[in-house]
Amino acid sequence: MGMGGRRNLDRSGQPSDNPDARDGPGPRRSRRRDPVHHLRFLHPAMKRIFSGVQPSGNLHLGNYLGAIRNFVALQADFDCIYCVVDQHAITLWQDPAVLRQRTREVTAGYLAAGIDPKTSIIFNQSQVAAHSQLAWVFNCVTRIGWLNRMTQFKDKAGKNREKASSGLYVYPNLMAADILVYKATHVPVGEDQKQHLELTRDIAQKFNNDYGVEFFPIVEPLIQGAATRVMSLRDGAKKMSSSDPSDAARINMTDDADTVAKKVRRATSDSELLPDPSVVTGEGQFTAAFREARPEAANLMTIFAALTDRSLAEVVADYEGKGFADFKKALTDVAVARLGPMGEEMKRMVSDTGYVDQVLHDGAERAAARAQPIIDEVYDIVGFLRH
Ligand code: AQP
Repeated sequence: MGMGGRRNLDRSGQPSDNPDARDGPGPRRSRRRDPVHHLRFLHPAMKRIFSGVQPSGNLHLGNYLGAIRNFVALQADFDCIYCVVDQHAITLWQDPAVLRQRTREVTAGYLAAGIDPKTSIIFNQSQVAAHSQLAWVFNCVTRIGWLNRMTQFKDKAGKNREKASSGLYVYPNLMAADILVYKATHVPVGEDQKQHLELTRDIAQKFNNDYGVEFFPIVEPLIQGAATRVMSLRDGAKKMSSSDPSDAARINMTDDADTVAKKVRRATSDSELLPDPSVVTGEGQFTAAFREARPEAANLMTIFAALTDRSLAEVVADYEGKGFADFKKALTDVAVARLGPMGEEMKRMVSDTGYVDQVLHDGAERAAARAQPIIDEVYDIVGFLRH
């Protein structure tokens, strides 16, 4: 699990045996399967939600099911801050005009999915300088060995590691700053972000230890919903991703009905009939053996269950023994019904940028007002003189 959040770290970043260092302030560390479970026992005032999406490509079904849909659900009960992380996007070169366009598109995606900009804060990261200010402090807290273990850097840098930007390497420190500059306690994300959140916990703990304070909370990831890791339509072993060069590998939130139908029809499947309910465990998940043997079937059925808000057991029972053709038609219908209206709304909002830009501007002012006292306190703790 990479950083392994269970280790105690001393000031040099070495594992420590001091049991007092084990639990930082904030919620106790927990390995519970259902990350929302313990939230139900906490008062809403004790929780602050932060999360973000990069404007580095098309918003896709994985972003929606793994993250944005949960952002919407959380805003009814909690204090939520949702960011368009444009500073993360430039860790890989972006055309400036395209970056502006995609920043508006992600914002439109948030709004079209149902995030209320009056209840929640929506803004783009670069408009709030406190993120980069705290990231610098964290660059000096995080140990290089920790960053060396980040699998996303290895995946993205690939064989060309020497030519990767240094921003890509320290990206997890900025992500920790994004969260902790608001002292957020819970972060809804897809499963791929788990390792980065473990690192965020370690950074918070090390900062607290280094300066002898109980300042930053130890954040909890919220990896929830039926589809926490949506896989590529072309290869069931790969995550659906905005950076996949093949557009056929993902369903974009703005794809029209014909495009969705074509992508689902051409999605990789296998030659067997759909399985019987013995492939679903008592916890309502596919068995590891089924996922390994038939990753594409598992992915498509998981997407179907998530889009229809039904359990895998019900979906499997409905399609037991049927071929992929019928199932793919049904999947197309539910995907179009669910995403179509959002996609249309996104296109409408992006064509008239006034509203989206206003939302980002207002959100940035509110976010900066929240972050400023926290960064001021960090500066005092670290020993930076301020006037
Ligand atoms: N396939 C997915 N399944 C479930 N959740 C996902 N998320 C992303 N892909 C999936 C979640 O969406 C949020 C925003 O992630 P991001 O901004 O990193 O978007 P991306 O599509 O993952 O972008 P890239 O550049 O394509 O990512 P990588 O670096 O993975 O190649 C997060 O909460 C993420 O978990």
